[in-house]
Amino acid sequence: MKEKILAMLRENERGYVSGEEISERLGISRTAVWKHISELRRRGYVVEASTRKGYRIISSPDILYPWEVRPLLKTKIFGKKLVHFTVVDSTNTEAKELAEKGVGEGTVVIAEEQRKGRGRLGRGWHSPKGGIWMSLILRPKIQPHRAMGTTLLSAAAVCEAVMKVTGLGISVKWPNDLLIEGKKVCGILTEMKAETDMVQYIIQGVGLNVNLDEKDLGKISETATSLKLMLGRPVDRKVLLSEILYSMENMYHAYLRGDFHEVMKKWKKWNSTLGKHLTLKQGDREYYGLAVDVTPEGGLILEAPSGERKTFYSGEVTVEK
Ligand code: BTX
Repeated sequence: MKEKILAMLRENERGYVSGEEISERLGISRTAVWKHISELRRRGYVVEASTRKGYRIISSPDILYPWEVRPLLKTKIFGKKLVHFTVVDSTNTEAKELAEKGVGEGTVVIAEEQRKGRGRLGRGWHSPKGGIWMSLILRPKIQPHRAMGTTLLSAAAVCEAVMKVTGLGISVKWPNDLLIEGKKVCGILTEMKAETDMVQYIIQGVGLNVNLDEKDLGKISETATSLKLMLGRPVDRKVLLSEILYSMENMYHAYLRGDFHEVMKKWKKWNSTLGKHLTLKQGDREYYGLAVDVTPEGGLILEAPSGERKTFYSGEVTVEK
């Protein structure tokens, strides 16, 4: 109902809509209309009321409410079920709980703020207000070793959406860092539950610094940046989120169809790792070599100075300057 009332108020952005018209068109009582308007105000909408003229919307909060995002979605299933939190520990943890309960593919958990945002290998992810902190539930019928492909497709999808909405140049550092001018703007955390030969579900966590200011980044501002800082103006998070989900859905379907080379073509176009000499760290071990290619599963092929080639499926990459 909130969605419908907002749509009516927005039809007539500068004028008033009478309580009577809303009540007639939506088939609810005038008191019910008033209750919904009060609820919208509690959620941060500024709605002016005049006894004679009715209601007029003045402004909407910058919050990724499902009823705000849904009308912008161009997807078939991704994000159609959207679970929104103002504050949460970690959207990946929430998504995992939902997946355990059997919630369907394409469900998205999103939060304005995370208290205990998670990175890889037990690291933290700084998630104050202004970012896109989301987790997507996938249930592909694939073998576990193919799951890494979903990290790469998410990275390519976020690149595509960011470039489309902002025009900024963004690159992927294998496997999951998105960088602008060498600074990290987005991280992707893939978690999964699998039997020996079949994936049960995959949680794709995406953390994107959208409208964060220097002070929001705090300590990490030397290595991290945001779209707003790079662009010099804030970005519409609702539009960006809907583009990210659209790209993710298209690439995921290509992946399931076996057209992953299309996704990889994009990933390769936007990557900043291939063709570089780099050090790859796995725990205490370090490997040095030239990044020659990625496998169809997303593994990185390194060529050591001896000419020997080895494929890696995880690790921390430092590119030689
Ligand atoms: P990562 O392990 O590659 O990166 C974590 C490292 O990145 C940290 O140790 C820190 O140095 C740096 N860092 C922390 N926060 C930020 C930030 N906001 N911007 C840039 N650099 C940062 C990457 O892990 C995976 C991150 C996934 C985050 C999403 S948010 C939604 C979902 N829920 C959740 O708990 N995690 C995912």
